Amino acid sequence: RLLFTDLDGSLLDHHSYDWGPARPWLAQLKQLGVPVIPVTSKTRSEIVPLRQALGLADTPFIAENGAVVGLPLAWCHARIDRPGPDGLAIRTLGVDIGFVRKRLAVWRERLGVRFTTMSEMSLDELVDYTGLPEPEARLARMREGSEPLVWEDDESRLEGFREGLAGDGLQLVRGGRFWHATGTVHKGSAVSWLIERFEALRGRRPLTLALGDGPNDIPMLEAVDQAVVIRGCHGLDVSPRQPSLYRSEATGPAGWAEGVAHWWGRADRRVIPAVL
Ligand code: 2M8
Ligand code: MG
Ligand code: MG
Repeated sequence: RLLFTDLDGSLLDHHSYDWGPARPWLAQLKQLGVPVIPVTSKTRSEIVPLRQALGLADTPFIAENGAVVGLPLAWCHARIDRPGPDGLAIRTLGVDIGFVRKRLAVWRERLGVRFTTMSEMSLDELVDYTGLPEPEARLARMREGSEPLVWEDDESRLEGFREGLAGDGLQLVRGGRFWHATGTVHKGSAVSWLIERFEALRGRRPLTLALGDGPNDIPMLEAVDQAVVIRGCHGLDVSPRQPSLYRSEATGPAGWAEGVAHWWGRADRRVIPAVL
């Protein structure tokens, strides 16, 4: 089995970034050897310390909405991947951040639309806007393949902006607080890439579950066998084409635990029913 999860608003609380209610399940999944794989808008710099804190230091991760994949040794191909001294090999599936930023500036100028990118915000503004502590906000700015932005114009002008970006091979996806400009990768393409890697290494297809709360999670929720839409705090519509879908009652990490329990049994049970 493999479990893919969004972080903000899913495994982590939208406001406090806490994961208390998910702890029993995280411990149990670890004991059972089920990899819990973060799939997030966050940067590699944010995830590396966070996955340590979450007890997920042995599992892969997908950062920046599919642009960056981190592979621990057990997930590496001996001939292809080059793990660093920290035991992580990094694959970039998207486009360079410099190109993303350049084209955002070009389309702003050409279309006269208004938005502020994360790199244009001061550190104080970013702390205020996200509620992240300052050290974490610094890590959020260390982007490699995607640029978050706050749209300050009429919603009706988004479409033209989108079309302009599409001509450059870029797209806009909606996270929680931000829009994210990325290459043509998304959470779903990166998840499918990792599932294929698992199959190549282990010679069998895993049963896959994914959990998320935002529109940018939809491709991920459609790329797996079972999915959970976690009740959001942002009022955005999240409706994946996924027949095996559960919608949680609770928000954030409580909804996360509820969703895992729905598909894979109860957290307080010793054995998850069904063969791992
Ligand atoms: C951004 O991502 C969230 C999650 O979807 C959002 O769009 O609201 C990212 O910039 C991420 O790096 C950062 O940690 C997070 C903080 O709220 O915001
Ligand atoms: Mg989220
Ligand atoms: Mg996210």
